[in-house]
Amino acid sequence: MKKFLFIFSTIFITQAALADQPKDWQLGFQNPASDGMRDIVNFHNNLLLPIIIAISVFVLFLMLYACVRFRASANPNPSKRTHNVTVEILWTLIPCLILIVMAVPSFKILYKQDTIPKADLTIKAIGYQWYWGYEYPDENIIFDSYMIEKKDLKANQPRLLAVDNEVVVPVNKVVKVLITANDVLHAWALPSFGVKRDAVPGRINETWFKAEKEGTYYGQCSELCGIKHAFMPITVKVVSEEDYQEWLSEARVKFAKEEIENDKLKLASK
Ligand SMILES: [Cu+2]
Repeated sequence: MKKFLFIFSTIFITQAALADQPKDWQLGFQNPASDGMRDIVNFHNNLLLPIIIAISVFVLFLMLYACVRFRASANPNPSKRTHNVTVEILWTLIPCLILIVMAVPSFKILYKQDTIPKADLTIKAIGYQWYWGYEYPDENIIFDSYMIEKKDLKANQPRLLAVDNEVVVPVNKVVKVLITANDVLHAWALPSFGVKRDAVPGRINETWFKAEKEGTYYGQCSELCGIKHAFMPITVKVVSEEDYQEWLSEARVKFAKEEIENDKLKLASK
């Protein structure tokens, strides 16, 4: 029974870990793990893609039709017409209508993302050249999060995405993320949660997510920030409430902010 449980949990954990990261030859989005991302994926798949395909097919048809119908041999005396009021009104109006049809659901999603529900916990992400620093302001926790070099990767840790200290959050809880930077522009982005916000020095941006299933989720800095822009990934581990509390009690000691501040005070007083 124990063995079975072990195998079962290993498979489950591995799948959870693999479900939410980029795959080789992937087309399209990562699997959504939050309501916000599901909205984005539905909007893209059910509205944008059909419009894009219809327009592409229509333009291709027009081009082929013009090539055949108006080729020199079939059409020796070309028309000298330069204006056609009906066509001009149509090709202005129809794209306008298409844009309006796209804008309405798009704004709905944007406003939904912009309204932060009452947060269960708040984390602060600070972009540095070239790593992320995190704070849990209510828990007196502060730590830095560096990418793991290829040679140090363990099994199941994806290259260029895994970090030494992951952000840990509980499942099904509203997490508010405050985002800023220390030096240049960075951007905190996590595709599975549909989250992407610029990290701007001297300014705090905020966003939120509510992760729906446990697992490890990967993102990357998404604002060109310098030579190691590609090497400051973001890893968020979504765990159960109990595991989160357990992590908190360890992290409060391991990553205690007060001690660091005390050290700074001591240094300053010397
Ligand atoms: Cu960056």
